[in-house]
Amino acid sequence: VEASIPEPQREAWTKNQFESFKDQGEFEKEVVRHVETTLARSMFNCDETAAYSATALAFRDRLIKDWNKTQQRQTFTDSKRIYYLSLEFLMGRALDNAMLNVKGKDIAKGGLNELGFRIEDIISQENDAALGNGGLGRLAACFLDSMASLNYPAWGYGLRYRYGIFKQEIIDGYQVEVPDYWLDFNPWEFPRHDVTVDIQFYGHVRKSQDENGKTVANWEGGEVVTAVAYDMPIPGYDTPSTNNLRLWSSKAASGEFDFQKFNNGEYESSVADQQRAETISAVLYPNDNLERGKELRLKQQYFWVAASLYDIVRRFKKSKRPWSEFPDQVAIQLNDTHPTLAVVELQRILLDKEGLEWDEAWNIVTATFGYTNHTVLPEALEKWPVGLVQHLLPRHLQIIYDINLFFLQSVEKKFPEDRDMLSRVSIIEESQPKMVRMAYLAIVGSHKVNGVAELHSDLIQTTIFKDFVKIYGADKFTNVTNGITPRRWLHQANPRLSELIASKTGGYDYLKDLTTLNKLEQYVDDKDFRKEWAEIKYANKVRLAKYIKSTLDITVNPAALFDVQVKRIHEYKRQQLNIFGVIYRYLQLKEMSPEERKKQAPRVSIFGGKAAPGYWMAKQIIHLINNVGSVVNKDPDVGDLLKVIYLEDYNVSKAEIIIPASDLSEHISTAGTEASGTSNMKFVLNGGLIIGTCDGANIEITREIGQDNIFLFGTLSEDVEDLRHNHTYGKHSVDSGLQKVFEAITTGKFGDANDFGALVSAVRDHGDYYLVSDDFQSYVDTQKMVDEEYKNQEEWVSKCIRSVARMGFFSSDRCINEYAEEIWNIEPLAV
Ligand code: C3B
Repeated sequence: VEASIPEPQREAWTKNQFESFKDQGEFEKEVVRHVETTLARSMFNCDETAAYSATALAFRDRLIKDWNKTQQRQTFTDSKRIYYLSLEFLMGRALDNAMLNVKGKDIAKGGLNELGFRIEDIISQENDAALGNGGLGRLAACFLDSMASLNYPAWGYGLRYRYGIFKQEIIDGYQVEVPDYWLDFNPWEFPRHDVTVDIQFYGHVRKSQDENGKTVANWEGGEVVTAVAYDMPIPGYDTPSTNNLRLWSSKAASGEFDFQKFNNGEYESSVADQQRAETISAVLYPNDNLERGKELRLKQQYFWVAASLYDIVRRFKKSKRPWSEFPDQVAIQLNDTHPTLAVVELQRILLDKEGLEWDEAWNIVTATFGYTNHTVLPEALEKWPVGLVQHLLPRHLQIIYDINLFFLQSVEKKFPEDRDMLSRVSIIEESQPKMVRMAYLAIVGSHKVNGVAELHSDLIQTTIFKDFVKIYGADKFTNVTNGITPRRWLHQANPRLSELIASKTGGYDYLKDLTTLNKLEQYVDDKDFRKEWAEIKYANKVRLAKYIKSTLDITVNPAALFDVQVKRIHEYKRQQLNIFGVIYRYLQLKEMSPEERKKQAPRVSIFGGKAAPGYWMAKQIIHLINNVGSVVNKDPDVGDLLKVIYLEDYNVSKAEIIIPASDLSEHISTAGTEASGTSNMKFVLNGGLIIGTCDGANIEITREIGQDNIFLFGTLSEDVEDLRHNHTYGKHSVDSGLQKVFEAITTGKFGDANDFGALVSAVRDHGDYYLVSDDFQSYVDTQKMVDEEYKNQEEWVSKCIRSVARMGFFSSDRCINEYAEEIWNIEPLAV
């Protein structure tokens, strides 16, 4: 690295290298320096915001050193890199994570304390980086953490939304959306005003002949918008490896065109152009598992994909290697179909810009890309109208048609008898209007396709992508079960439990090899250990109870069973099943004599999660939960036996408080609908048990921890189709317990019955697509078992410990190693 500095200057550069703080004293000095110089404030008016900023800047200085070195090392070794393309990165807060990863949190705690601050207060000053909706975005964030921690040369590419996922307020029981302006002070991003790419939209294609008589396509005219890079350092745990997350921001291209407008006095319209350009990266689409087909969304996708590919190709070209080596240097992972245009864009670059022949280019493209599918829900599968693609990206549509033509020709050759096959697998759906099926394009353009849990990977191969398995063979399809980073989700969120585990497993190495948790198994029957374990859980519950008191002014008893369902609100996730179960419990309590009531196990039902702003039914569910809460929580017959809590604005930093405090969490999707789920893993890792259906990763969690340690119930995925069929053809009668629940709702026990008519009829009159009635009885019975088992605390705690001991498999490190080996063909870089 030093050799890159010219000889005469080398000494000056090397001897004057910045050194970051090494101890508490130096840390304090750095904080004071940043307060007084960078922030231009005096220590006399240093509030918590300023202390946060200065602390973040002190750690940032430290990270930058490692970050620069990592990037230089990657460049000089010229090793293969993985590029993770994701429209969502749900990062949460960065400071706590950075402090823990560089092992500087104790120093900071002591230092801040001497300066007059509590570290928790400082940490909580930071806005969440909430550039994602839910599971898919948080998975991308866990992957970045693992890739850095495992020393993989990896870059994330995404969009720098000015507004992340909206903030949720609950007003009179209804969700209200408030914009999330998170960028007012963000020390973690570095604008790279010198790294820009001009991105073209609209226009037309003109064919011409080059000097060799070859036909070339020229994409001309239209609109140009500039992408500016913003970089965020991603520190690995206990390693100097610090990777890069590059987010693109849009701004008006500073071409002569604008200038002329400006000079001509068209000031307003030149400002309007600027605003239109900035709109592209302005806001995250707030839909989870739902695609709405908006033009601006397609613009976002192309803008981000084109800028990222330009960047990747530019980096490759510096190496002066032949194009055939591109896939040896570059692996690109498509996080869902959102970045699928990258397939087309790379083919376009190779064809139109670099002059490669079709086959040569296409071989490079397919060897480069891998595609991860995250859902089988039909409403989430992306399709774009051909007309819209034609209008926005005329050259890309031509290439898509060519890709499809060559693909269908190969299919026809292989299956000459099967005429239907061609229309079934065509990338173009021959509907009115015609649509581009993005998942099919992603499959055809990739060398590997994976699902995110075993059941899900089986399902995609036997249902939505069945024909493609026939065409390409089973080897192209694989499973990589999701994982979570134990750094954030155990060490950071639950420091006391992490410390206890470290004390029994030989230090914090378990955070680097999570299977080391199995050493805990020998303490399952150790009374003292169980006591310590239970005390930590109780303390975490007290903390959540305080949070509930401070935000909702409701008192909950920390000794009650905390039953938690926090995730996006969606009919397939079945929060309605949960709240119907709560109502059923309430009605039963009301019928009991005071003596009987005394024997009941107290429970706090905690909900949290956002509904997509346009998802009316999900909003009804939120409303019902809140209305049930306002009746139940003030009913003196019930008292501590049942409380119903709706936590506002569920996000990553709140998850870090909620998850460690749960006794039981709910993962109760209709079998076959939840691709994996990842919070299920977080809850178990934090010593909570789960109630769940045989869906997604619940199945593998059960296999790992044993079926005695999980409360499973409900229909199996193989039976779902038949049941749905029966409902449609009249053989549907609502469960008798559920009927009582409906009666209570429709007689107005929880507010105006009309408000909840649709929720009831979806089950009672409209085919009960999500099988709420079919699963109700077994859900209620299983909850009863939970009550019984919770009474035996010794046994309950044993189950929790045993479960945690067996959770090693679910680290995102394991998951990333599988991607690296099976899909990316990439090795860690020695540090
Ligand atoms: C989610 C799925 O719903 C989860 O089951 C899964 O665990 C995660 O992805 C991560 O794989 N998902 C999402 O959050 N958004 C989508 N559009 C599709 C899937």
